[in-house]
Amino acid sequence: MRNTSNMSTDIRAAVIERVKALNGDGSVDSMALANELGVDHGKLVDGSLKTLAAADRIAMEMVSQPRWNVSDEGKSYAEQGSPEYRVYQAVSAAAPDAATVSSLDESLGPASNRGRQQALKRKWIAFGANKTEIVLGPSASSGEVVDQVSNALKLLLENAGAPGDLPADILKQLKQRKLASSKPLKTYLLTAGARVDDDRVEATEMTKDMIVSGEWRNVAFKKYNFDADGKPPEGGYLHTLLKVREQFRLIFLEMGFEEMPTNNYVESSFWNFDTLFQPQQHPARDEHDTFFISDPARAGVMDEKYLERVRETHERGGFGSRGYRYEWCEEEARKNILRTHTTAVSSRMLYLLAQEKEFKPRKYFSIDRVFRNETLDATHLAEFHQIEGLVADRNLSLGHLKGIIHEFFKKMGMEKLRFKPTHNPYTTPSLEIHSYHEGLGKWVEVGNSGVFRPEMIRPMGIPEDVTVIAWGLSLERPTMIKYGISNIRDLFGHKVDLAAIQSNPICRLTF
Ligand code: FB9
Repeated sequence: MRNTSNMSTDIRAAVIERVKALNGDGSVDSMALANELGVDHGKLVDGSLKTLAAADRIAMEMVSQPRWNVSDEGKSYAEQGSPEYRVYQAVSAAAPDAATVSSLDESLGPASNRGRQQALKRKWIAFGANKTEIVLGPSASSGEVVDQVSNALKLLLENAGAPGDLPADILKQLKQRKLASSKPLKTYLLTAGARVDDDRVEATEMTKDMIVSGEWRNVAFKKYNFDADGKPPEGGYLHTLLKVREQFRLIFLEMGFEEMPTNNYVESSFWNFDTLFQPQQHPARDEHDTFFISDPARAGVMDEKYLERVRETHERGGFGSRGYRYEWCEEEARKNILRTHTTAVSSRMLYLLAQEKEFKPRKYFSIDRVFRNETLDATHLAEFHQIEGLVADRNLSLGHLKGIIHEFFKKMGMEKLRFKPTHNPYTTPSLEIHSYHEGLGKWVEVGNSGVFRPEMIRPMGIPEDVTVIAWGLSLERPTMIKYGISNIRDLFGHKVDLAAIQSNPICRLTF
């Protein structure tokens, strides 16, 4: 039994012979050649012709030939005639008496109903005295009744689906009545290729053995296909959160803010809580809300004098404050944690600002991860990205805070804001920020804000007449609303939908 490979070698040789015999004029039709060689057209094309063409032995020009596949129902119409014609025949047989709907149903079964509609449409039949009686129609008398549908189906079946000169409207009707479906036949016009005479073995690369053996002289090297698309580079994709973060960064930079360095997830309780005048027994400071680090558990401290001022402020106040009147514990302050807010970074930056000889107003922002040991739900993970902005300048008021928050959210297309008094341990007054979201048709809490307490900024050394206003929001919430994500796990974490990341559109922050 001859195996397939030398089968196809023979076929290839036969193809080469055929095209060479053309002597440059005319072409060979692949379907005709397949019939000639007695092989299946598809196998000939995929098994031999495409390989020979790739080696430039032959050239192939694809021609699409209309072909129609007749459905099983179509086949039955071809054999028995179309339902409409069969109804017509039955009514003719009954003439001059009227046929009745029930008699037609009886004699023709399911074809009766379909046939009646089609025959009525063609005026081959008509209703008699009443709707149950059927008589011959006006077209019947003028002898125009031809079963075009059945004839067309017969023709397709006889010509292997070739429609010949069947009118387009008939074909359209066959398609609509699911009696036949178009399946163009792709055949190829074959001609001699540039290397039609070169039957040397083809090689895609020069190997050492070829060079050593000199075999390369008898090998035809596949020419480079410089048009071939290279492998699409596996590029990375920006996580959706980073796309939105970039937009927020641009808003802050446009407003003249500098980005604070936030590259330290591990923070000391001192900077995260104590410098913010957050008392050591504050509920947010216990392990129910905060992740404590076991190693290194204890933070080194740098400015002992500042630490003493913080102790003093917590215990006895100062700067117009009476403090919390409790025993402040240095060890508690030294405990390392995962920062619960980027306000810890703001505290470090304000402390550094206070160390500068001459105070210069500053506008800072930060956007980075914070960690809270919270109950997880569809919108809360144990970590999220906090966005924070602060302005340190002389004689700032609550009006400035509301003003700059308006300007900030306006850049996101959120014009309608309202403020609701709230409480933060490190700001007074403190305001929740709410915005009317047209799309959601409701007021949404879009952030928090306040004026940093004197107990926070004075011990640092920030001058008396300087006020620091600040506000914060999350990155996840606007991103989820922007990209229509309801469960935060689809946006962030090990369950994130990578395809969405890859296909998510660029971010334009106008809500
Ligand atoms: O982001 C929040 N909401 C929000 C923001 C934008 C937004 O855009 C939409 C297109 C319209 C939608 C919603 N929030 C803050 C409000 C709520 O989601 C809140 O339930 C959850 N908050 C987080 C903390 O959760 C415990 C969001 C997070 C948050 C809260 C407060 C701050 C930062 C982030 C702050 C602060 C602050 C205050 C004073 C001084 C300095 C910083």
